[in-house]
Amino acid sequence: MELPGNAVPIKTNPYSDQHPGTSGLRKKTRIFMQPHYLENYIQSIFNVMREESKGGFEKRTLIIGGDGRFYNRTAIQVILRMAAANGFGRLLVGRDGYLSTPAMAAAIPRRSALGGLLLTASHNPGGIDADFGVKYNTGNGGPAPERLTGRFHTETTKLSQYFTLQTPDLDIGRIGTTVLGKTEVSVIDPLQDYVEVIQGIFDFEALRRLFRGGFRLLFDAMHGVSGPYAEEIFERTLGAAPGTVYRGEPLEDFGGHHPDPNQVQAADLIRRMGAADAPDLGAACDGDADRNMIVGRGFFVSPGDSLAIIAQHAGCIPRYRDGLAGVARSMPTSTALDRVARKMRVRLHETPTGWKFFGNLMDAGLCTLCGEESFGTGSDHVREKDGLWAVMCWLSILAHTGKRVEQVVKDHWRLFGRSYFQRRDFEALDSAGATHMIEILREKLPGLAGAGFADVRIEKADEFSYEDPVDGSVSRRQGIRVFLDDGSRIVCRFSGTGTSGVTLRLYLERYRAEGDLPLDTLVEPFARAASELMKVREFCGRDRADVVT
Ligand code: G16
Repeated sequence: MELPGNAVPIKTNPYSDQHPGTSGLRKKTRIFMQPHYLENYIQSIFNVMREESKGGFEKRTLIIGGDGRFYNRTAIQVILRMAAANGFGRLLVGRDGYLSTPAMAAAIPRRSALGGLLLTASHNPGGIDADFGVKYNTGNGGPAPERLTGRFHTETTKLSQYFTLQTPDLDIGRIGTTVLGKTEVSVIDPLQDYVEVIQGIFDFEALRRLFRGGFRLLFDAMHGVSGPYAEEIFERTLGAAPGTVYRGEPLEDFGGHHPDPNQVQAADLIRRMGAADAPDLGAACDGDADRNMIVGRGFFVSPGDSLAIIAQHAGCIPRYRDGLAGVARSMPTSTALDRVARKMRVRLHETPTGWKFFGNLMDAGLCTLCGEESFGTGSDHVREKDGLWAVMCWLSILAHTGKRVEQVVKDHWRLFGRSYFQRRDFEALDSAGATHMIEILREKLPGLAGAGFADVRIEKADEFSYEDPVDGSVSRRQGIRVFLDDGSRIVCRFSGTGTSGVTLRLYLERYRAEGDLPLDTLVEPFARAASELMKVREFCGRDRADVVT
């Protein structure tokens, strides 16, 4: 391996916990701040990618950016020096270190980069006592597949040195190009690639007309990185009123909140949208701008319904006018999308949780739209979920139909019936107890068919395995499913994005042809029956979920 003459090797010892989860390596910030911790992980990625990319890094571009959380700036300087020492030809870094996750996904293929390093823990809180994360995205713009993340981890277990330069910090606050060792470093406008991609999808003239007609949007950026993008697109380009975007300034600690767009963490938006003179559409994005929540006046849209409704109305968006190649959802996501896919005669794919699984389908031309229950929706315009894209879809649907949000959703239920869906999270569980609970449940699965469950019977129970139709790779143990004889479904799995203990997610879905039944009354008996079946109290000492969305 040839490195630039000024590269300094630094001796290091492996850490045993650098195992990437659902979406890169996420840990407490102080763990990342340990000596050589970040450096070890970055060098492991570089070692694997050097082998993968064969010809070395001299002619290669790497993009670096993040959601602006605490430790981003320090990490970016560390990575710039290490990338230069590892011989990259060109480095592109978002101004002030900012790049939203979808903007990174847009920039990588447009700039023919080898890949990108994203510094984010997404919707997790930020700060020295909160969370930090590093994610590597490949040349298609999407998260590295499990084949690669597994190799990153193996590499971390045997690492003995990393390479850096002894140079001062670079000024990344101004757009321009400079040289670091032999590497060209350009500070780029973090908005440009993304805004251009979005302009190629939607009918901007129709949306300008919508706002000229007095339409009101309220967008909560939750002090994450979506603020600057939202101000550019909604206020400056589409003509939405100043103040449409609130909490728009990215902050290192997101103002002390979890930047997670759901009814619990974005309760302020829900409250504002409940007012008598509330705007027509409310929306929020998470820290790195890939998740979204959609709210009408006094009306919450569940992520599974939002995905199904976007698919149903895709024809009103120029990019999707000629039809959909296919649609996809993660396994725990509600089956509302399945019903739309059947009606539209479009193939539906069911994947494990994690956006990386959609990327393969899209690269192979098998899927146009996809989404997850965890407030993520997206399309093949980039290989990440995209919060602002989802808001643009809803603006397009409202402009095209002339209906209110509530009306669009209720009309959807009338046509397709409704999946009453709820997710209950039991956070920071003791790992041994929770793992034992799942082991016992796993043993019970084959014998569950026919057993009673609340007021219905279990039809079958299994553990979800996925064989990727494109590369044949198999992902096992992706969640336990209990199918009930009234068409309902219970799913449970461990989160792959938590940073303390184990988070158990319990997904409850009940189908009814009518759309106006009370959600809680329908799902509560299922939640109780699921807790009894799993023995959550016995194994984990918990009666109640910490977060219900
Ligand atoms: C990540 C993944 C998503 C996944 C979510 C929750 O989102 O990209 O595909 O649905 O985590 O995963 P889990 O249930 O394993 O915690 P993000 O927005 O955190 O990057």
